[in-house]
Amino acid sequence: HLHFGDLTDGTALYSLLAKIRPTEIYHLGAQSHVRVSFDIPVYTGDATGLGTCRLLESIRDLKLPCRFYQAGSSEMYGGLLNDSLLSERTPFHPRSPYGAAKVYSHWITVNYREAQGIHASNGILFNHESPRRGETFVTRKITRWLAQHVKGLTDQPLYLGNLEAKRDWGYTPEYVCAMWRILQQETPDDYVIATGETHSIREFLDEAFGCLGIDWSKHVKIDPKYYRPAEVDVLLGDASKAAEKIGWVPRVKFKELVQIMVKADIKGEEHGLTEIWDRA
Ligand code: G4F
Repeated sequence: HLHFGDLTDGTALYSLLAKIRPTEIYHLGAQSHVRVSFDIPVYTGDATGLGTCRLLESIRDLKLPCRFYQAGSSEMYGGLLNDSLLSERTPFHPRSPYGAAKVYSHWITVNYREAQGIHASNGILFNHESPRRGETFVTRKITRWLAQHVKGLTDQPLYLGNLEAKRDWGYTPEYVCAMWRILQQETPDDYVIATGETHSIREFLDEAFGCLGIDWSKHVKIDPKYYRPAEVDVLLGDASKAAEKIGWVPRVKFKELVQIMVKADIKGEEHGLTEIWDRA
């Protein structure tokens, strides 16, 4: 069932939870675009940060016997510290209003766990991608453009920003399994979910265009409007706690992930699916 709601509307969230009385809540809602958060920082703080508190406060007030998953983000780290992998023990240093709001969400979740006894856990998920990724995030922007180019549907260049940033990209279906596993634990806790590999946007272009034998440098143009006022240069996570405690290990790595996304977008163009998604 789809119920309408808004993370900025605490009264409506409270009524929904009172009506549904869920036993598990996967709180993935947010203004989740990092670049956009620099343009609308107050709204981002309200939805992405305080939205989490509104949900937790409703659970507390209603005395709901439910488990709560909070979607933390690797954006809470400002990047690698002394070249060590980022883990649950690494201090946060957000570089965007989005990252700052997620740090609030992380700690308010820990606080409701410690102070109110709510079964509340944080998954600190590194970037996760799939053919369903929104088209304004860099991976999907690239694979979608590539599919349109191959099918002769665009004569425009692909405009991108910083190609040197590195991300630890995993495959979303596996990350959703991790969320579920986190909530099945008797004791709530916080976990990093990541692949332990990092690659630049440039490498993503190499792999995506390379698997079709196309030279991306002839098609990609840099548009500074996609640069961020402060960038997270490198993200690389250590998910060994998740492996040990909840038995989660990623299987799909970078090359396979890029190929899954390229193939799906080309297939989507062949079947007119992208057009349907555009209208949805
Ligand atoms: O794909 P992105 O927009 O993802 P970003 O900023 O890493 O955030 C995503 O992952 C987070 C987990 O770490 C989530 F919490 C968050 O909600 C979101 O899902 O950008 C990735 C990198 C950045 O360094 C950006 O500067 O790609 C660079 N980039 C270069 N050109 C671009 C572009 N990003 C976008 N969106 N568009 C470009 O044209």
